[in-house]
Order: sequence, then C-alpha cells, then structure tokens
Amino acid sequence: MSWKACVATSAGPTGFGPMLYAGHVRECVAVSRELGFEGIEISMRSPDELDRRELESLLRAGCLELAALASGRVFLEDGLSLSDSDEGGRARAVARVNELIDYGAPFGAPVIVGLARGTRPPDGDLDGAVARFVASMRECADHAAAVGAGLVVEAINRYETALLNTAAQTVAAVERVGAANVAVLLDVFHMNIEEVAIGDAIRATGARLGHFHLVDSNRRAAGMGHVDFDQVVAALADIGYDGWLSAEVLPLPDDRAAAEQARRYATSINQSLKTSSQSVISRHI
Ligand code: LER
Ligand code: MN
Repeated sequence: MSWKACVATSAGPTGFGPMLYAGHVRECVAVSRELGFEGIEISMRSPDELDRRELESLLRAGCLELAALASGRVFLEDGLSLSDSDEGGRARAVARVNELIDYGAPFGAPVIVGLARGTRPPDGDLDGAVARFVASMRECADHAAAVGAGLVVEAINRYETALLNTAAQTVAAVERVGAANVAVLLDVFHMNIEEVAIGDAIRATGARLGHFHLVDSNRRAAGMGHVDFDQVVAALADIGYDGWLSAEVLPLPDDRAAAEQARRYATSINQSLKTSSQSVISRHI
C-alpha cells in the first residue's frame, strides 16, 4: 500500500494562509512535478479564475492529477454560505459549489466543502444552520452524482466555525445527507484542536474518510510540529484509507522549503508502510 501525495495551492491570491504558491498554479505544478508529488489540490473561488483547458494541459505536461478542488474561498472572499438562512443566499452558494463540481468532474476531483458551510448563524440556532447545510449538500450531491463527481465535508476547528468541528459531528452530518458520493475530510491541524485522540477519530470515521489534509499542529508541513504521526498513519492503515495525503500547509519558511518537507514526510510515511505493518516514521527527516 502507498498513498498519493499532493500540495494544496490556490487558483488566485488569497488571505487563506495554508497554501503553497497561492495564485501561482503553474509554478506549483512545476515544483510538484520536480519533487515527485502525484497531484495538486486547488482552492478556487470561481471557475473564472483558471481556464479548465489551461489547467488540463498544465497537469498533463506535469504528469499530475487534480486531487481535489477546495471551495472555502467561496465563503471567505464572496460571502456565500451553504447554511445561509436567506434562501437566495443559500441558493447562490449551492449554485457556485455546483459550478466547482462541474469544473472538477472531468478531472475526477471531488469538491471540498470546508468553510463554504458558513461560520456562525447570526440567530445562534446551530441546529437550524446544520439542517440548512444538510439540505444544501443534498442538492450539491444530486448535482455531483449527475456528472459522476463527489464531495468531501471537512471537520474544522471551533475557532473558524461553529458548525461541524469534530470528526463525529461531520460523519453524522454526512450520514444525514445520505448520499453515496459525499464523504468526510479530516485535517490533522483541526483534529489536533478538537479530538480526544486523533487515531480513534480516524478509526471511527472509517470508510467515510474520502480525503486527508496531512499537516502538523502549527499548520506547517508534517514533521515540523508536535503531532504524533505514528498514530495517524497506523489509524489510516487500519481503516484501509486509499485517498490522498494533501499538504495544506503554511508556506514556512517559504513555499519551496515547505513543499520539500511535505514531500519528505509523505515519502517517509510510504516507506514505513512498505517495510512494516506497524508504522514507524523516521524522526530525522
Ligand atoms: C480548509 O481545508 C481548512 O482546513 C479550513 O481551515 C478553512 O477552510
Ligand atoms: Mn484543511
């Protein structure tokens, strides 16, 4: 078994920090190829940001896949929320996410739903907000199914949103959506804040896990913080995870060094998986 690794970037410049080569997809593709990544993940506000055919030829030339398309900037930069209590606003958010689904579908890339679910309902009614989010996700899941695509819902820590902070809450919401093409995304940075035990949360998510953000406690590349990745890797192996390890990391000390560190760590994880059923990751990378 081995996991494919990718770098998370952004189609345009963004205030959202943990992106490498944000606004410079061409450069991200070149570096990803040089370092041996298998793909890239792109954060996209709107399909207008990057011509699909241009991306197709960039990826083909770089022998890379589009691992996923992230939608958080739809909320962060355009204020569109899938849990909006205003029906018009909610419909606009669904429509925009559907545009991203259409963009990603020919690449086989799922759309990540993180902050596109919104942050805090102004009326404080969290249950109502989650119900509206679930309804929106059903609409997006239907749209995605029609084009052979899928979505992943990310558990995000409490300081960024009041909705779906833990893996268990996210699994419950995805089960309420009840669509075969909607899975869960776990991000180690958020799990380090929210979960009692990261490995247990991964195991409890099990087959629902569809995408994974491999990042450390300080949002730097894995190995640069204090997360015990042995338990993360052992849990991913236990559940038979076969998705991406995506480096959604801060460009620290700079884009290139962060990408190199992410690559080294992903390689080390895969080597330890090959040589041992019990994951032992070198601490010296
Ligand atoms: C996105 O993947 C993420 O991790 C969040 O912090 C913001 O959307
Ligand atoms: Mn993330």
